[in-house]
Amino acid sequence: MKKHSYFERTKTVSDSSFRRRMIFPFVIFVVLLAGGFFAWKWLNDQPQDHMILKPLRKTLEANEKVFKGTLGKNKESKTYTVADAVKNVKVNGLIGIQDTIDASKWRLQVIRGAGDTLKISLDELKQLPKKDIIFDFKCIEGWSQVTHWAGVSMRDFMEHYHLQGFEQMQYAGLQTPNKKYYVGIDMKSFLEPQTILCYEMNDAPLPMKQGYPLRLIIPVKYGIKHLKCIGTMFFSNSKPPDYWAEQGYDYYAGF
Ligand SMILES: Nc1nc2c(c(=O)[nH]1)N[C@H]1C(S)=C(S)[C@@H](COP(=O)(O)O)O[C@H]1N2
Ligand SMILES: [Mo]
Repeated sequence: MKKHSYFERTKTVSDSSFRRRMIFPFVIFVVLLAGGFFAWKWLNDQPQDHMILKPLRKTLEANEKVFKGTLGKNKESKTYTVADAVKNVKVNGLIGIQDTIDASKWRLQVIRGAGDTLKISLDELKQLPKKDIIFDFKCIEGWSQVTHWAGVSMRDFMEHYHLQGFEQMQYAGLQTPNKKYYVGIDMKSFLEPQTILCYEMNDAPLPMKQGYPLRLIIPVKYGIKHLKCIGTMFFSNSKPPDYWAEQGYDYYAGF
């Protein structure tokens, strides 16, 4: 067969030959398209597990395992100075937050067992040493801000109320008084030195929308775990219910 130069070739390709040459790539394209469609259809036909398709849930659980393995590496959050802290703190997420709350009637309820609930007032908590923490608060939605909080160190709290026995359990659970927002925290993160039961923001009592009278501040976790307005606390060896984990977010939600 006679060899054509580039120019000759471009000149001599006829319409029918061009069409013939296009058939193969077109067939490949159709096959890939069909493959993608059936893969998508297969995924959607899979049974669901907690509102998430099983294969996706499996991936999430695999990620969780990898992540849980890194929990041992105790990464303390970087701290900042008071001057770095923003004055207009963003309010995000108001699930379970009431318009008003009477702090004189409010009690932190620590469930120690069936029919055995410890009830602690805000004034009692304020008698424990106060710990300040200024860190970069990160929300899963993609924003972060340096904010200043203060309250009782979780370790001091557990010791003061003789709750160390529960530190052997795997999780702590927290819920708002109306139970509309709830989180589960692995015990290791719960007991990080930077974790506080927080009652102040920028040296003033917590604003209502920021979780008055008491919220969790846990710098090793994303914002979703920093439950505002704590009603009850309990300990468990199985994962406590977690609002955003039920919506498909990572249960550990840490860094
Ligand atoms: N009770 C309650 N606590 C909550 C939420 C919520 O919806 N309800 N949202 C969480 C989320 S997603 C974030 S980012 C932080 C935001 O805290 P802030 O409003 O003080 O900035 O609160 C967390 N704690
Ligand atoms: Mo968030």
